Amino acid sequence: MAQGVPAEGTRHGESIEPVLVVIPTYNERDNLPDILRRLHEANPAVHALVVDDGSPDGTGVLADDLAAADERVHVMHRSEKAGLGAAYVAGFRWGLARDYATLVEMDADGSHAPEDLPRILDALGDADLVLGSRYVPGGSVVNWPLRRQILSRGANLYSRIALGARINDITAGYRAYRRQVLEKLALDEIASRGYCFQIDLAWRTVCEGFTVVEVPITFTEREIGESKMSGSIVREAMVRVGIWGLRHRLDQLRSIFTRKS
Ligand SMILES: Nc1nc2c(ncn2[C@@H]2O[C@H](COP(=O)(O)OP(=O)(O)OP(=O)(O)O)[C@@H](O)[C@H]2O)c(=O)[nH]1
Ligand SMILES: [Mg+2]
Repeated sequence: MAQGVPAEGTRHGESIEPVLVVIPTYNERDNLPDILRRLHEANPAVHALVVDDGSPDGTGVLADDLAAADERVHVMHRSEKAGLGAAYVAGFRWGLARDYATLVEMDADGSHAPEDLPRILDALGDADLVLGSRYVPGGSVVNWPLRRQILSRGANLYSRIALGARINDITAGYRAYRRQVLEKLALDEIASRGYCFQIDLAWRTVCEGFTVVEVPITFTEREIGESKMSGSIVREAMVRVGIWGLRHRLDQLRSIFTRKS
């Protein structure tokens, strides 16, 4: 499943530790303690950064309490709900300003099992970005309604056709980056807010020539709290991915004509 060739400056063979797991939260009060407990049971050495967008349900205050009791837990407070993408970019900057070698994305709602993280980190030994993938052999989705499954499969098919990237689960939100990838990507330019952010970063990673590997995971629908998925998040992905795809095809055509002339 490897995509691309190792870019100049990739750090295969270098340590992937220390690891920072960035967990964006909006109204995840009832999920956060359990996800942090499971994270540290399965991965005692990793640090977690909770990025809370002023959750009205008090997730941020709870996160502060959890951080006070465990030095591996950190919290970033942001004033208002600005989308998953902006929360991750802020979390990545925080991690890059410190000495973390690996930055992980993980949802707070239990859809991403912290027990799968050791396998994801293992795979980072041979890659620059590892995606926890639902759509490679061994991967699966549990308890998702048909509508969500169609939406997710459709988004992946659409992205694959538009961009031509050989990635099975480009919208995957459970992933691990070597810091060198995030240092190279222009985080300032990233305006994607919803799950389009995941496509955006994976596509930029491929375009920079970094190696992307997919490892199978089981994605489980949240049992507690409300989904933040919305029509505007879907529209954002369709429009942006369509534009990136067109740009990519134009670039390909341009390079063919330049080579001929
Ligand atoms: N800080 C922050 N976190 C967010 C925001 N939107 C969603 N999240 C968090 O990001 C993680 C994944 O969110 P999504 O997958 O977009 O939303 P979801 O509610 O899980 O929706 P489903 O795709 O239906 O599972 C969860 O931990 C959410 O609490 C936001 O605007 N700001
Ligand atoms: Mg979710």
